[in-house]
Amino acid sequence: MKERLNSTLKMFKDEIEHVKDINAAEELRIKFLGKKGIMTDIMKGMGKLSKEEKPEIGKIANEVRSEIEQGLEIIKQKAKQEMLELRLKSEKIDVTMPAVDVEIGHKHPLYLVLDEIKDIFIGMGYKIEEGPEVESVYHNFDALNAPKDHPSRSMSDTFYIMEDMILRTQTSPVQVRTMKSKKPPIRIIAPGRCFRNDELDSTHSPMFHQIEGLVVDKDITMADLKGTLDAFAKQIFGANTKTKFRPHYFPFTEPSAEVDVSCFKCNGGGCRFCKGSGWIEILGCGMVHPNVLKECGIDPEEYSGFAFGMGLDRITMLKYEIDDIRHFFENDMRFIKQF
Ligand code: 2U9
Repeated sequence: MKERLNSTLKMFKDEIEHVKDINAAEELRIKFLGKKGIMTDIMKGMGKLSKEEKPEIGKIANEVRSEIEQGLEIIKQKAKQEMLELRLKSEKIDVTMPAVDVEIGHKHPLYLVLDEIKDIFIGMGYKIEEGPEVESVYHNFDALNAPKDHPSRSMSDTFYIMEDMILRTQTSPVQVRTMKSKKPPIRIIAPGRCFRNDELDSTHSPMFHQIEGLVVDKDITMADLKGTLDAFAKQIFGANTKTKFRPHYFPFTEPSAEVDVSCFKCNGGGCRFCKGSGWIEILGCGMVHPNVLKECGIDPEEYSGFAFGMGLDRITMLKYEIDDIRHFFENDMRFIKQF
């Protein structure tokens, strides 16, 4: 038994010389200390020893076992250390290396301006409302007092999905839905994509973006509308911007107006940008037509309201002096990167 223990230790020491990694060390542990290992087998023989031999053999057996365990532990620690050094070497960051230029994305210019406009109206106490791009003819035309034969209803202007379903031509249906679901006071802006069957050219796109606004409450007047839009214009185009309201007609507002701002390039003196007029048209607006209020279950005797609508693409082109709307949709990085 003693020889067997010594030869086992010698055999272990020979074999541990060739062990290089954790897995090989584990195989060795199983071979010597495992359930069917050499040492386990030897220990089974302990029972047959005389009681004189047992203490001495037992002592040798424990020494051999602990030498084997220590030998294995040393290998494991060495292997772990080597793996750590390997990882450290492979993960070493050479801080002198030039930084990899990670291109940070940014918002599309349309959404940069949209956020600016949202902040202005949220600052005035407005809420943001959104709605479906696929709309009913009712919400997009009927509820907005558009006569049955109004040209905007024609296939040449509007994308029909089916007889009474279209791609919305303005975000006004959102205000209709809001007025039908909420009681006044109402102060909302409705931004979103709109679709008109227009040719794609430098100022028109079949898909474009609008922001409309609506206020319905008691005693809302044209003065409230003018004050609101004048304040908006000064915040978006500069504090010394002047506004001009020109009478106009929309089926869903009465009276209606188109609003010009003083040209922020020539300060109204007249230049190429404002085609010499000194003024730039930015939006349309008006007092909500009583028919529209009634259609939405709001009594025009008790409540009044104003509404406005602007083309976000147009406002963005004005602010960034972009001369072609198609830049917004062509994803040319030379264009996009400028923002
Ligand atoms: C309701 C009642 C009234 C929204 C309005 C305009 C005037 C307007 C144009 C801006 C640029 C369309 O994209 S554009 O060509 N819009 O001029 N929009 S008043 O009036 C409403 C909306 C909803 C219930």
